[in-house]
Formats: sequence, structure tokens, C-alpha cells
Amino acid sequence: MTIRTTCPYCGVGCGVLATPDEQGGLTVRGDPDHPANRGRLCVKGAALGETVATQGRLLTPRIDGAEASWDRALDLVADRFAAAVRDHGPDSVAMYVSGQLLTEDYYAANKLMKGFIGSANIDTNSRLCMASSVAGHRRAFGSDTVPGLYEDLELADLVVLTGSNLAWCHPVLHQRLMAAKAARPDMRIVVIDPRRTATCEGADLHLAIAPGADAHLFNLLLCHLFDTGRIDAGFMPHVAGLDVALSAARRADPAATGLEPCDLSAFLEMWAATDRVVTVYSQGINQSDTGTDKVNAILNCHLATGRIGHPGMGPFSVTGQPNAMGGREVGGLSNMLACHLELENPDHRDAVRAFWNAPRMAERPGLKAVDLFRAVEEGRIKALWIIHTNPAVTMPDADRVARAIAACDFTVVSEAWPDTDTARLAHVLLPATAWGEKDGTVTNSERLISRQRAALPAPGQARPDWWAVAQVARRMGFRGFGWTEPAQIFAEHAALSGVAGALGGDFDISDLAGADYEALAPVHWPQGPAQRAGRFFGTGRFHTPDGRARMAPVMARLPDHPVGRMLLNTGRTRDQWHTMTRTGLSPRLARHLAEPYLQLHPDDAGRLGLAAADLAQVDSPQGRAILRVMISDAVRPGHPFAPIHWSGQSASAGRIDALVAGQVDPVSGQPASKAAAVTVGRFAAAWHAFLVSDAPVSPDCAYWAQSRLPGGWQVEMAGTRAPDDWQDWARRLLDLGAPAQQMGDPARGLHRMAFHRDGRLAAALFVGPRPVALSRSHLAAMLGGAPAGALAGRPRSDMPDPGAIVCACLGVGVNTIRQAIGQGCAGVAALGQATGAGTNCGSCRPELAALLAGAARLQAAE
Ligand SMILES: Nc1nc2c(c(=O)[nH]1)N[C@H]1C(S)=C(S)[C@@H](COP(=O)(O)OP(=O)(O)OC[C@H]3O[C@@H](n4cnc5c(=O)[nH]c(N)nc54)[C@H](O)[C@@H]3O)O[C@H]1N2
Ligand SMILES: Nc1nc2c(c(=O)[nH]1)N[C@H]1C(S)=C(S)[C@@H](COP(=O)(O)OP(=O)(O)OC[C@H]3O[C@@H](n4cnc5c(=O)[nH]c(N)nc54)[C@H](O)[C@@H]3O)O[C@H]1N2
Ligand code: SF4
Ligand SMILES: [Mo]
Repeated sequence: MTIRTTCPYCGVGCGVLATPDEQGGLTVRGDPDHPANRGRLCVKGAALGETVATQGRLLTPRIDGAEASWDRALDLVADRFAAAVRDHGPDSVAMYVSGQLLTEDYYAANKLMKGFIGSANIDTNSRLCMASSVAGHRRAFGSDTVPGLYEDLELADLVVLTGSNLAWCHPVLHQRLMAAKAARPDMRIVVIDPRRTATCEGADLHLAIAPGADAHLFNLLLCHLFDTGRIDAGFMPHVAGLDVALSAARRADPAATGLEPCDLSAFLEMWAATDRVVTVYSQGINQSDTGTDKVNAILNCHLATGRIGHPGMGPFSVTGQPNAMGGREVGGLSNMLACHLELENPDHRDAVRAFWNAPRMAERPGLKAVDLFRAVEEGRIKALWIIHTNPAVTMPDADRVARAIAACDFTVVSEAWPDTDTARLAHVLLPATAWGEKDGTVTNSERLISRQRAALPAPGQARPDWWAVAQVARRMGFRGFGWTEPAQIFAEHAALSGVAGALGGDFDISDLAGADYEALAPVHWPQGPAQRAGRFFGTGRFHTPDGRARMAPVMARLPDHPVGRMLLNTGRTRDQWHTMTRTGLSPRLARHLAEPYLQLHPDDAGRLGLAAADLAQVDSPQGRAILRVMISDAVRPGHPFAPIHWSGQSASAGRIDALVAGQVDPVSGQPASKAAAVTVGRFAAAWHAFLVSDAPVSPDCAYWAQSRLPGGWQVEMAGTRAPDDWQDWARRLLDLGAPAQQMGDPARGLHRMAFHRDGRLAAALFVGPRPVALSRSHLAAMLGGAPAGALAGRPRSDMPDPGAIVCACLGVGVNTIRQAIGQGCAGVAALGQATGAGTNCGSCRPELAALLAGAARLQAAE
């Protein structure tokens, strides 16, 4: 039977059709009837079937590492939380949750903390993600409302993407945008990003802005709008603060943007002259210590021109996680209540108190993520419950956060896998059902509520997160947690939104309270005639006391840049999701970029004496990382980039947040994750090694990074001191007998060994004094097969080497693609016909376009 459900990764919120097979697996395809994706899936969604095996899952509760019954574990959690509240007050306990929780899970946790324990010390990883957008929206609109729809990107004449790598991070929305542009070539796309990303491939203009200069740019835009008479006088009665915003904007400095004057003025005039303009923004804006101001600088331009809430126009903050929006709806942030109600507002508190029949309402905002973990560090939090997030990897100053969690009196972690960096620190581990097994709802970036449905049975004793929260609440003696189904929680949440709606709030889905939950089709809020086709603010009514929007005065400020340091930019890669606990299970997804890397400008590399494939040691006052050097003029000098995905599970020193300081935006509390002040040097490796192995290994060396292959693992390694006996070292690492084949030149530090099992290649190790150059895709393909020729490390000369994989679905490598270009393929479609690349999910099409453009540039230069 095929189950209609929703992808658990990004905020696009694609519909998925999942069909269980006989072996406990799932095959997935895009749901042609889902309004977000109409059948499309990106490579991560398409690989979901490779992540549902229950091997390696957390399947029973654990107390101090030992398996325990649910009863014992839940009693212990309830006792410890109750004891802390009794002895030290409600603010001595905390929860840290996630925008990946389903709405029902989120609602339950929020209700327990804010209504029953009586503390708002519940914060979420959305603090690291959407908090600046939320704060900016509230400042401008009086509510955290995203005004537009995905369709607006298709209807616009100009789409500006700032601080968003849409092609990699919201791939299906990007594909919709590309399709709209193909149908309407006059439509223009501008990408604003210090880095040239895959998203730039489909764009008409890339503005490689100076890091952190977006408020300067949008303030300049506001001035330009005013000076050229583009302020919408008809809309101004609905907006307050134009004068103050404008006088602050006058201080903006064109030089600070780092842009060529002609590019700058082209952008300003393009934006000013186009009515139908959508400005999409994401983490390049939000993750800044002036993130809220940057959001408001963008909103100001849309408010000043009345370009909001109409088809094809408006600011658009795309949400990252699948239920980041649902989390905002339930009030998951420590400074919100529920249903967009305000914690500081006594009327709102009273309404929620009455609805919940709450014994002890939180009266004031709780700690925001960075402060919350500081309180943990200082011992002020006696009991901590972390659900569906991995803060030991993803919080800024991650080493310090990990130490704080480890030292906490009592930590509970609800997880699906037992070995995450955070789970390893827990006293109590609670096994959660994962995607494919659980039921609930999520809300995507355009306020579309979709069901996630179970297609597989819950493995072992895994239980839904809401269930664990409700059980603890009941054991603490609280009434109001008697749900037996997520449908009941959703109905309660919808009913509460009716209370909020009656108080004038924007979020009112009370008509869904009685809906058939099982059959619930994707549904937008708002519904109803008052809202124009599901958009907000087109009529000029905002959620402030006087109904007018507020333009905030924004003083643009660049990030601190200590002398002698580089500013490290961090973000995402195409095929991995955050700390890789799920996407890391898929060999297909590991093919794209299998190692933690540092993208470095050639000038910086030259100055530092670093060559491609060297290892760089990156240091900040907070910590250290060791990363593979990737030299590229896609980044600006002094502004390298590193991906966020590697954890202590996948690499020895790839946790990028170990380098990031816990510096936050004063309004939103969101950390500045995009500008870590670091120094870069060479990691002095005495040896380098590459290994393929059919079994996982635990290397004992300064540098290692490991990723999945179809029949095993591939591991990159390096160390500062070579072992005396390499064969002995290899045998201990692999737990195998003597190598069946070996060759090398010990005097030059070269060793190659192949290990067999039942006549097949079980492992192959290549050691050298320099980074090991050989065909990784070839060796990966040899693993588990006939071992002859493994030590050559490359295909025979009569066999082509596909090179690094670009198209993960069909396994097409860069060499194959370059060859096809050389043979005359002139476009992405032709490349697809010749090689298959880009013909399945399409996620690699921007990279194919980049390879084509690179080849064309080379040709022009010749
Ligand atoms: N493949 C994949 N997709 C994902 C995720 C994932 O882990 N993997 N995670 C999801 C989540 S939770 C989120 S929040 C979203 C994030 O989606 P995005 O925000 O699009 O992704 P990031 O790579 O974090 O950052 C976006 C871009 O901001 C740029 N940037 C850095 N500094 C500046 C600046 O000062 N100004 C400007 N204009 N740009 C700057 C970076 O170079 C980067 O290209 O992605 C979601 N989608
Ligand atoms: N430097 C830097 N740092 C960043 C960012 C950045 O751009 N730069 N981005 C930030 C952003 S935007 C985000 S959203 C965060 C993301 O950071 P995290 O949320 O910490 O990362 P994830 O790997 O998604 O963690 C989710 C955890 O939940 C577990 N899990 C999976 N399914 C379930 C389930 O059903 N129930 C439970 N209980 N657990 C489950 C997974 O195994 C995993 O360990 O990182 C932030 N950190
Ligand atoms: S774009 Fe990809 S990751 Fe995002 S929801 Fe769709 S399939 Fe999932
Ligand atoms: Mo995020």
C-alpha cells in the first residue's frame, strides 16, 4: 500500500508517496498531487528509502548506558524534573527542542513547560535558524507572519535571493523558479552572496557582497526608492516610520558593500523599477549579530513600496527545517506563548491559562539557546531534556556546549540513534520513532500544513516524541496530557488557535479542529475571504495596535573582523542534512562531497602555502578544526567557507561550530554563525592515508573522516607521527589477518595493502607522505568484488575513470561530464542525454551548468 506523507528535510515540504517493500524498506517518489512539489523530489528526498533501516537505531530506553524499561525511564525523568522544580524552582529545568519536531510533539513540549512546569525555559534550534526573521517580522508587522506563497516566486518579474543558496537548500523550490524563468525568460534573478554558489548558475546577476553588508545594501535601496520617487504614497497610511528609517538609511555606505558601482546601481534600479519583486532571504541574513536589523532593512523596502501581500511580490523568509513554521505556530521559542500569542501580554497569558486549565503559567520569557546552555554550564539548570536536535555539534561554541551538557546533573535526550555526539552525553536516552514511522503534521515555508504518515511499524520500543512528553507530564501529576493519538493534540492546538484568533491574532486554524485528521489534505492557512488568496497584508492591515506596519530604523554595521584573522563562512552542502545522522546512512548521498572541507580563495591559499587537497588547521579562540583544502575563486579572499555537516561520528575534527563564538543578535538572540574569526594554517601531517573497508573502523589518528559506500565505508586519514609497522597498524585498525597483496616503497613512506575475505576485496589501504591521489570512485566500486588490480588504485587505462561524482542519482562523475562537454554537449539537457546526469531528481543541474560555463570560459580564454 502506498502512503501519502511529507519529506522530513527542508522547509519546502514536498509531498512523498512511500511504498513499503517486503524487507522493511520503503520506495519513495514525489507526490504528483502535493502543491509544494507536484511530483518532484530533490536528491535527499529521493534517497529517503536508504535511511529507514532499523539497524543501528536506538530501540530501547537507556539509563546511564544500560537498557531500561520505559516505565523506569519515564519515572526517573518525571522524578528528577519534579525534584528540581521543587528544590530549585521552575526555572531550574529546561528543554531544548527542534524545528524538526512534528507540530503535535512541539505542542506537547511547549504546553508542559509553559503551562504546567511554569517556566519558559524551552528553546529550540530555530533560535539558530529563524529567530531573526521572527523578530524582524514582529517588529515590522506586529506578528510573526510570512506574507507570501511559493507561487509568488513564479509570478515575480524579479526574484532577489539574498543569503540563500536555494539550489542546494530548497532544491525543489529552486527548480520551480528555474521552470518559471524558462517559461518567461524576461524574469530576472539576482543572487546576493559573498560566495558564488550553485544558485548563481541560474541567475542574471550575482552580487558578491562583502560579508555582512546586506543592511548597507538594502538601506541604500531604501534611499534610492525615495530619491527616485518610488515610495508608494497610497500605501503610506498603512505604514509608520518612513522618516526615521530613511534617516538611518542615509548613513549607509556604498563602499561597505564591496560591490562595483555599476553592479550596485544596476541592482538598485532593477529593484526600484520592478513592481513584482520578491526578496527571498535565509541564513546569510538571519545568522548574524545584526540579523534582525538586516531582516528589517529588507522589509522596509517592501513596505515603502507597498510590494507585499500581492501576487508576485513580497519579502519571503524561507524556513529551513520541515516544521520550522509549525514550531512558530505552537510558540516553540522561549519568548513566545502559543499560536503566535505573546508571553509578555497578560491577556494572552490568561486566555491560554484558561484554555489549558494551566496550574502554573510561565510569566516571562525563558532563556534563549546560547544563554540556556550557559545556564547549564553554570549549574543553574538541574535537569535538561533535549529532543530531536544535536547541540553538541550545531550550537556555536560547540565544545563548550558539549562540556556543559556532560556536566549537567541530569540530561535526557530523545533520539532515534544512540551514538550522536549529544546522545553520548545523556543520562537517559529515550528511543523516538523516526520519519516513516510517525504520524503528525508539519507546516512548510508557505504556511501549508501537511500530514506526515507512518508507512512502517515502530521498531523495537521506539515511541513518538509527543508520547514521551505526555507520559512524563502525567507522571509529574499534570492533567491535560491524556492524549492517545496525535489527532487529539492537533484538534486541541487548532482549537487554541481559535482563542488566539478571537484576540486578533493571524494564526487561526480553528476550522480544522474537527477535520478528518487521517484524510487531511495539504491545507494553507489563512483560509477565508478576508485574506486575499492566502496572502497577508495586501489590504494594508497589520497586527500592530493601530493596524499600521512599522519601518524600523536600521543602522547598518559590518561584522567585527579582528586583525590578522579570516572570517569563516559556514553553511550547507547539496546532499547532506545537518549532522548527517540520516543522510549519512545513504551511500548515494555520500558520493557528492565525502569529506569536511575548507573552500579557500587562491590568493589565501598561495599566501598560506596551501595546495589543493592539503589539510588545513583552522583555529579560533573557541576551538579547532582540520579540513581538506579546496581552492576556489568562488569565495572571496579572506572569507573561506566550510560545511556544517561533520560531527564527532563522521570526522575527528570536522565540527565547524567548535570554531564559532556564541555571539548573538541582541534582539533575536540568534548566533552569528556565518562569520567566525579564525586563523588558517597547515596541518603538519607526517602521513596521509585512504582506506576502503567493508566494515566500519575507529581510526586512532589526528585526522580522519569517514563516509558510506554501497558495500562499506571510505576513510581519509592523516597523522603527525608514522607508526613503526604499517602492516601491524593496518591489521589492528581493520581487525583482519595479513594483507593478501601489498606493495610500496617504505623509504619514501609509501604503502599499499589489500585485504581479502572469501576471495573478495574486504579492504584496501593506501599510505603516502602526501595527500593520496587515486580514483576514489573506482576503489569504492571495487570493494566487495574481485580483488585483482586493487593496489593500482585507478581503473586500467582502457577503462574510463568517472572522477568525483556530480550526479548522485546516476553516479555520473566530473570526468565523464567534462568529456561529454568536450564532445560537443552544449547544454544541461544535452549533457543529460549523453550521460544521464541531471535526468533524475535534477539537484545537480546547477553544477552541470557551472561545468558548462567553466568550459565556455576556458574556451573563450584560449
Ligand atoms: N542540503 C541541505 N538543505 C538544507 C539543509 C541542510 O542541512 N542541507 N538545512 C535546512 C535548514 S535547517 C536551513 S536553515 C536552510 C538554510 O538554507 P540557506 O540559508 O540557503 O543555506 P546556508 O548554506 O546556511 O547559507 C546560505 C548562504 O548564505 C551565504 N552568506 C554568508 N554570509 C552572508 C552575508 O553576509 N550576506 C549574504 N547575502 N549571504 C551570506 C552563504 O555563503 C551561503 O551560500 O537549509 C535547509 N535545507
Ligand atoms: N556554524 C553553523 N552552525 C549552524 C548552522 C549554520 O549554518 N552554521 N545552522 C543552524 C541551523 S539553521 C540549524 S536548523 C541547526 C540544525 O542543527 P541540529 O538540529 O542540531 O541538527 P540535526 O542533525 O538535524 O539534529 C537532529 C537530531 O535529531 C535526531 N532525530 C532524527 N529523527 C528524530 C525523531 O523523530 N525524534 C527525535 N527525538 N530525534 C530524531 C537526529 O538523529 C539528529 O541527531 O544547526 C545550526 N547550526
Ligand atoms: S526540496 Fe528536497 S529536502 Fe526539501 S522537502 Fe523537497 S525533497 Fe525534501
Ligand atoms: Mo535551520
